[in-house]
Amino acid sequence: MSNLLQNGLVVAGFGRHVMVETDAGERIICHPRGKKNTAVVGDRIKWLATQDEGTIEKLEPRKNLFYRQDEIRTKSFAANLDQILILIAAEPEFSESQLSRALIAAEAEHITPIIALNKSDLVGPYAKAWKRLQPYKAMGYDLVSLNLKVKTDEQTQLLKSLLQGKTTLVLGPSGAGKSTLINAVVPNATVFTQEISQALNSGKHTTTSTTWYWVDEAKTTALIDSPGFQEFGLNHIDAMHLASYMPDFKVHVPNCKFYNCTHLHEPGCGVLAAMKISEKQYENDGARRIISLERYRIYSSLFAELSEVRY
Ligand SMILES: Nc1nc2c(ncn2[C@@H]2O[C@H](COP(=O)(O)OP(=O)(O)OP(=O)(O)O)[C@@H](O)[C@H]2O)c(=O)[nH]1
Ligand SMILES: [Mg+2]
Ligand SMILES: [Zn+2]
Repeated sequence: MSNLLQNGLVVAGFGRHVMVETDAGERIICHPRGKKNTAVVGDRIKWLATQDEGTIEKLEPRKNLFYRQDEIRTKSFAANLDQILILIAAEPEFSESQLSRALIAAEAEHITPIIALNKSDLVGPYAKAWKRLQPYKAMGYDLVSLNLKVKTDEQTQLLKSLLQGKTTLVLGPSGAGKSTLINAVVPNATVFTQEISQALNSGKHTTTSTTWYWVDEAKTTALIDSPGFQEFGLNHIDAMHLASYMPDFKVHVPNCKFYNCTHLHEPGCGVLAAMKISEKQYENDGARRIISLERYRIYSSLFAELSEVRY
C-alpha cells in the first residue's frame, strides 16, 4: 500500500463510486472524498490507495463535459470527448425531439456529433427513418447507415474510419444497438460488461452504467457505452442561444433585423422568412437553407420550455 498520489482514468461510474484504470492497466474501485462524487467516465484523476480500493483526491481539468439537466437534477454522461455517435434505429422509432436535444447539447459543448441509423435490415421502417433524417444531413451532420446484426468488411472499415484515434461516446435510446456496436468493435467487451454487472449485482441485458472501452491495445481509440435515455433536459441552455446551436437556423439568423430576435414573431426575422419560402424555390440555393416544419416546432417548444420562469 502506498500513500502516493497516482494517475487514473475513470472507466465506469455507478452511483457515487467509480472504476478507475491505473497507468499499469489495473482496475480498482474508487470512492469520492466528501459528499459529492464529481468524477465521471472519461475524467483523469489523482487517487490514493486504501486497503484494496482507493479514494479520489483530485480531478484534472476537463476539455468538455457532456450532460443533460432537467428541473430536478443534472446527469453527466462523460467528460473529455472527441465526438458523440448518436445511434438511433429503424426500430424502436426514434423521437426527433430527443435527437435534436442531443445535437443541441453536443453543439453547446463544442463536441462533434455523428448520426448513425442502425437496423437497415428492417427495410420498411428503415426507409421511413432514413427519410426523417434527411433534414439533418442537409444541415451538415454526418449521417451513416448501419446493420450491426451482421459483420461485413465494409461496415468494419466504415466504423474504423469514424472512430480511429478518438474518444467517442455512443448515445441513444434504449434498444438502438449501442452495446451491440461496442461488442462488434471491442474484442473483449462482453467480459468487461459481465465484470461490471457482477460488481453491481445486476446482470440485466440493458445497459445501466456508462462504461469506457479501449478499442485497441495501444489505447488510442476509445468507445463509451451509455444507458439509453428517455428524457433529455436542456435546462442548462439559454433559450436565446438555441438558434446558434441549430445549424439550419443559424444560417438565417444574420438576416434578422433585431439582434435579440427570438425568431417567434418579430418583423424582419430571417428565420421566419426562410420558413415561408417553399422547398422548390430553394432548390437552386441548396437544401442546406431549409428549415423543416418539425424542426421549427421543436425550436418553438424548446424556446418556451427554456424561458419559463423557474423558482
Ligand atoms: N434487426 C436488427 N437488430 C439489431 C441490430 N443491431 C442490434 N440489434 C438488436 O437490438 C437489440 C438491442 O440492442 P442493444 O445493443 O442491447 O441496445 P442498446 O442501445 O445497448 O440498449 P440499452 O442498453 O437498453 O440502452 C438487441 O436484441 C440486438 O440484437 C440490427 O442491425 N438489426
Ligand atoms: Mg446497452
Ligand atoms: Zn429572427
